[in-house]
Amino acid sequence: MNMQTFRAATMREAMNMVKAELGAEAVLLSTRELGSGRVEIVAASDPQPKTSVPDFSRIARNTSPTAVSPEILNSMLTELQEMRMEIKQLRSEKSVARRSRQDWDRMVDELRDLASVMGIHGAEDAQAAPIITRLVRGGVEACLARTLVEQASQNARTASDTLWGVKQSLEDALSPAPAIWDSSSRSVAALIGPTGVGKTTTLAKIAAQATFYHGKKVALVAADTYRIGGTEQVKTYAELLGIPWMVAENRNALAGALKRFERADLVLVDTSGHSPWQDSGLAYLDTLTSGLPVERHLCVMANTDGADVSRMVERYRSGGVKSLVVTKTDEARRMGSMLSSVWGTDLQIAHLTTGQNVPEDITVPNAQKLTQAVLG
Ligand SMILES: Nc1nc2c(ncn2[C@@H]2O[C@H](COP(=O)(O)OP(=O)(O)OP(=O)(O)O)[C@@H](O)[C@H]2O)c(=O)[nH]1
Ligand SMILES: [Mg+2]
Repeated sequence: MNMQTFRAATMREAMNMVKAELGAEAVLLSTRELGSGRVEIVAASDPQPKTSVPDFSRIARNTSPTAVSPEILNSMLTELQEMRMEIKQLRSEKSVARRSRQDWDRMVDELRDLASVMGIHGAEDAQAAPIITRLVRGGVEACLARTLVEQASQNARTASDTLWGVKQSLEDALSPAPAIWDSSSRSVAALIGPTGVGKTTTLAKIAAQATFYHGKKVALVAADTYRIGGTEQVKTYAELLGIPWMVAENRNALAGALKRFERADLVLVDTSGHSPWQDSGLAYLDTLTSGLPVERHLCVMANTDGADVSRMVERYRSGGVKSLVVTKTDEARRMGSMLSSVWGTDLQIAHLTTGQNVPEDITVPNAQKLTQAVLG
């Protein structure tokens, strides 16, 4: 038997010395604390090591003078526990670091993609990028945001000059059309647009505002004979407001209604909603109003995607549109699509609707406030 004594500052260190000198099969004969914080292990190795697995439980139970003392055993166990905790901690730190690194890399890739879509490259765009980002966050289409900023930065020396230029463009584009109830001469206004955008509710709001707050003689025409209950809706509002109304199921009936209401200051025509992407819906409007002095006001919802609203307006414009009404602004989180609805056209927004209440939830737009809403 090869017996040796090992002394070290910690039990782990002493055990490492035993393992290095006598191998993993070494038997601990005794351990003790030497004072001044050092420990001593007496260990031996068999020249012909046993192949059986050592019985550690026997060591723990052994109470003979050469066995590991309970204090040392406790300190070893504590140390072991601490090492386990350290390893666990290191493992979790490593995985968090790996994960956040991956997240970071993905984010950088996404930003790079976004930047290339928007055509932002290099340091020369450092001034433009934050303004473009603000506009995009406000719901403005990326390409439109970029165009606005490019135009504004042409004569700008600083970022705040560019921002000022962008604000001016927004305020110009978002300047309002005359309110439908404000016309000084007699007018016939048809509210048109896709299904469910709020045409009939808006018609009732305008009728009430014109009657009660602007002293106009108003009449309603229910031309939505397509939807079940379409004409009843108009009848109900007319009766509530105490104003005349008629049903017009086609162009000739509409002509008759306009004749009958020729002394009204404002005739409001409720039309049925159709998909803007189907030609049949647009053809219905053309047929209904053909040759009649009817001004069309297009209703679009504020929470429609900017690119969609812009195409939608384009489709309806082919048949003639006098102004826009942006509905359900209370349901929109961002106002950027309003800009898309008028940008590149000579159209302006006449009204915003802000809720379901008739007649109060309708306003005329304020260009500064809308600009602020778009820029956030
Ligand atoms: N939140 C909100 N809801 C509105 C607003 N305007 C109308 N609505 C609601 O939208 C729904 C549809 O309104 P309508 O006025 O019937 O819409 P429409 O365009 O006439 O619908 P169709 O005739 O079926 O094409 C109703 O529940 C209205 O109360 C608005 O400004 N805000
Ligand atoms: Mg309707």
